[in-house]
Amino acid sequence: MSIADLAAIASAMVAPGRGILAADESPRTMEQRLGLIGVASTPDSRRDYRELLFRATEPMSRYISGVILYDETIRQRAADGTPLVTLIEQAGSIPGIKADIGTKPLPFFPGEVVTEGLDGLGERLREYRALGARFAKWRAIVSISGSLPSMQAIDANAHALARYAAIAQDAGLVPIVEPEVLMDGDHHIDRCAEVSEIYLTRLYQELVAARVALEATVLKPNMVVPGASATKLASPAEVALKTVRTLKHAVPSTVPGVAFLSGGQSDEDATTRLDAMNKLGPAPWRLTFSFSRALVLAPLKVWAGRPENVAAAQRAFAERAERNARASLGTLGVTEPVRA
Ligand code: 5MM
Repeated sequence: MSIADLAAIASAMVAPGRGILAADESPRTMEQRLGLIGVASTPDSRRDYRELLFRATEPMSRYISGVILYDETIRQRAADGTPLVTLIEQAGSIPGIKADIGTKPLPFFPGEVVTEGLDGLGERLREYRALGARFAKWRAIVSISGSLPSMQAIDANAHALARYAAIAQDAGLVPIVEPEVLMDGDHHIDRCAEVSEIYLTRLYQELVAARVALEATVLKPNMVVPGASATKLASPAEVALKTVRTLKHAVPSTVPGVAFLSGGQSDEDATTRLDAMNKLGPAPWRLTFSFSRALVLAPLKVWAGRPENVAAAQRAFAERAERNARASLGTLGVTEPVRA
């Protein structure tokens, strides 16, 4: 695959009025998600939950540009035997894959972690490509607390993200790079801005050094927000201004799109903040969503594991997807229909 082909895929992933569904929850996270609705997490229940979303034809085809899958899911079939990847493709959406294998403690840096999964990554990604993936994703988290994060944690995670991105492009996949500054803590929004800017700046130095073609990547960052237990809250306008300003300081304009994670914000907070960013006017990159929780928690609760609730859960998913699609255009509250 040429870089031009990869750049075309990256551009489709952030097409106007569309965004990404992160359905790459690991089994541990799926236990929490399904635990919320009293359903045991098994291969079949995880499949049923994802099949419900992927078969929601209208929101999938209109608003969801791509779906991030987990290793188990990219190999799974729907109840009628159709591969889940085929359902996604039939809806006109692009399948992708989580490439990292999670975090490990960073030795000698208490409370900090580094994302692993580089060993054998090229072979794994080539297999995922043969299974239908056209993009990959690697998430590397840092925490704010006291004097954390250390530069060592930022450097280690930025370096691994760049190594991954180069390997992904070499294997014919568009890398989503996900440097996440976690929301946990009581820090001020300006501390999140500072840490996010340092992390993003290091990340782009590493990506350039690794000769990654930035036009064939998508960035998936956190929004710049106050800590989850901070006493001083921030309006959507403040989050929008500080997020876009931070990105402008660190993210080259050759990157085609920024698809935010929701990171534990309430689903409407994530949506209205994205909308506020797009209402600021043109940015150097498309600003859209790559949400998990802010897209799926509402439909999950409606479904509650019951077959008779599938249609209602798909409507709840359609509503969340449409609102986020509008937010990606900055047209929430505007009456004309969102572009398909
Ligand atoms: C779906 O959640 C992904 C991570 O799952 P694990 O923690 O189980 O590995 C995560 O990478 C996700 O893609 C992003 O964080 C976006 O999800 P949110 O919920 O933050 O929008």
